[in-house]
Amino acid sequence: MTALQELFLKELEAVTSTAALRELRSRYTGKNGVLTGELKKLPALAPHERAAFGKQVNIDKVFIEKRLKEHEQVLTTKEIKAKLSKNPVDITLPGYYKKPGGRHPVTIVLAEITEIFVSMGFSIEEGPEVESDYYNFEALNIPINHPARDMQDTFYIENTAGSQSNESAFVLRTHTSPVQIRVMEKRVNESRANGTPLPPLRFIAPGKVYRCDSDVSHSPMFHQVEGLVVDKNISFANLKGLLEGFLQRVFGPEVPVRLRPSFFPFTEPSAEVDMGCYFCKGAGCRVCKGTGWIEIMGAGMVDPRVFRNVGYDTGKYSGFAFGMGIERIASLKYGIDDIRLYYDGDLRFLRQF
Ligand code: 2U9
Repeated sequence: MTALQELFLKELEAVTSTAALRELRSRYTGKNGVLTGELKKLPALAPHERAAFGKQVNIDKVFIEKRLKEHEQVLTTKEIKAKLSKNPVDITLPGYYKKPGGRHPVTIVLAEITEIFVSMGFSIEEGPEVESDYYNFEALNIPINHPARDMQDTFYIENTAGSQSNESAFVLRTHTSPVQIRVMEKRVNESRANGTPLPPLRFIAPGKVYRCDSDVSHSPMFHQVEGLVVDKNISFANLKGLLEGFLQRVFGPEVPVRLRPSFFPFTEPSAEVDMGCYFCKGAGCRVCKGTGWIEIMGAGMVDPRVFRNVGYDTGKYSGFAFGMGIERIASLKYGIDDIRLYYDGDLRFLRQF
């Protein structure tokens, strides 16, 4: 055994932790360690001594590295054992159970509604949630200062562009109706560009909408599904048949449906759609306020002014539109009496679906 090996072994014997071992390893085998120091002596030796000396340093190196490795294994095992005896692991304990997440009731009902319309040949269209005043109001026959604007308390987007006007040009959309305007405009432009006639339209526009309103039946953000059907010879009877079929798929084949005259700026004639009360089956209860009927959605024939705004020939085409609030449908389906529950994030509520 060389003097270097002996010295190393003496030092190794004193090492009782992996941290100290790391230090020793670096001191012997590191870049500026003992072994490198030995090799640096080579140039000072006589040429005939160099080969033997180099070979010996290499033997020392292998010896040192082997002992370091062995000692490291011993120390590591010892340290793990010590740690385990201090903090024993009970391998019989059950593992942590992560409760799986679930779909939000609004997502469930929206998926159900979408699936019904898709099965009837409707496609799905989407649009921006920040809308221009034109698409959200003007194009839908709701001019500025029209009282109909008060029907939907609007979140205006602050005008930062330094416009002279006090009126903001952008809003958080108060309904998904601007999607229908955008789709119709696009179709008109396409048909003008390639000279083909306007194709029939049959789509729904689901999505988030915003109104400055909050109480048990209003949330500042809620979800709507609106629908639009446009073709030649589309009638009010087509509208009634479609909505009856839809509501019977959601609430059961026996549910009665009735239409009451109403007003919306974008439809003429317009109707409020009622269904027989789901809770008392028409007998009259607290939910239907004793009437036996529940208002479930709105609908009507597309107002000719709206068609003209997007460039549809009202002599050739007619269409109907309808709209519903998803939270309202979900509340009726599940018997929920406060819309705010959907957005409080209370897991005790959400886990029920
Ligand atoms: C275009 C033309 C017509 C969409 C319609 C309703 C009637 C309606 C409400 C139901 C409950 C909104 O969520 S709610 O408050 N909607 O009653 N919506 S007709 O009519 C349109 C849309 C777009 C171009």
